[in-house]
Amino acid sequence: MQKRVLAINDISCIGKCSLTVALPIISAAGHECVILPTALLSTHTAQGFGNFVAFNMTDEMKKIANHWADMDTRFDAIYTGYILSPDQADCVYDIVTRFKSEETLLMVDPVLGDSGKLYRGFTEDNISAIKKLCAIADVITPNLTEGSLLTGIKSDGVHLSKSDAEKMLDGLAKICHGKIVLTGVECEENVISTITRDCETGETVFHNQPRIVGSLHGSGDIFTSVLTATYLNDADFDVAVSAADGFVHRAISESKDDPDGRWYGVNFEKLLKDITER
Ligand code: PXL
Repeated sequence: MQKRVLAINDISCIGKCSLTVALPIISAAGHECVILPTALLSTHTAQGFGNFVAFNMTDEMKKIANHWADMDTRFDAIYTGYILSPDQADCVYDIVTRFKSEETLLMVDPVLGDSGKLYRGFTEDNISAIKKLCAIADVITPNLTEGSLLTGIKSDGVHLSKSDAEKMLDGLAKICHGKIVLTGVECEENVISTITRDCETGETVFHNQPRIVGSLHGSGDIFTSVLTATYLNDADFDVAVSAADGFVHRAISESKDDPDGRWYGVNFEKLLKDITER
């Protein structure tokens, strides 16, 4: 039977990320992707587009969730991403706990920052609120900047020694007791690693890819969308991580010569067939 994924994330009208990548990717894997927008923005909030405008959807989210509860709606997975404020994080927590059953996979992407910095408008309170969601997640997918913000282990958002990476995973394992996926870590020059820690077995696995370019906007959202979609199709977890890594690597290769790529996002569209054919 078709699986139903609830993606709680923003709609950034320009600058492919969040729901504009989650919806096509999760659908290409054959799942139904139900969306719950946290905000409607003219563009994403990272640099590149000047002053964005944003409409906060928290009140609407509560009303939508009430309607779904009346309908007795069930989800096979819930994937949370960009959350505007600590208040909205409480609302997301509430929605997740209302709709999560024993069988529901909860993927939390603790979207807080990149390249060593918190995203615009975020404070310590956003970090604390996201930690509460991480505590009930089956899988979290912080990038290195988010790993630093969540654990207090300093990094420039790109480089980390292997021993600090282990320390960061230990710190993250105190916050989330499921599976931890730390992305975008350069332990070795020009090798970009996704490092997983299974808190049940204590096993750490390094998935390595050659670095192609610096970061392209939205690649973290593509990664978590492919991981969610592939893992839900009964793939082994580390196989799903490799599939997500491989997809991001190929999508960045497609986009690296596109002068708009840095802020407009990654050109993943032509590769959706790889997900459908998997
Ligand atoms: O890709 C992360 C992200 C998602 N949504 C919004 C963002 C960002 C990163 O800047 O601004 C609105």
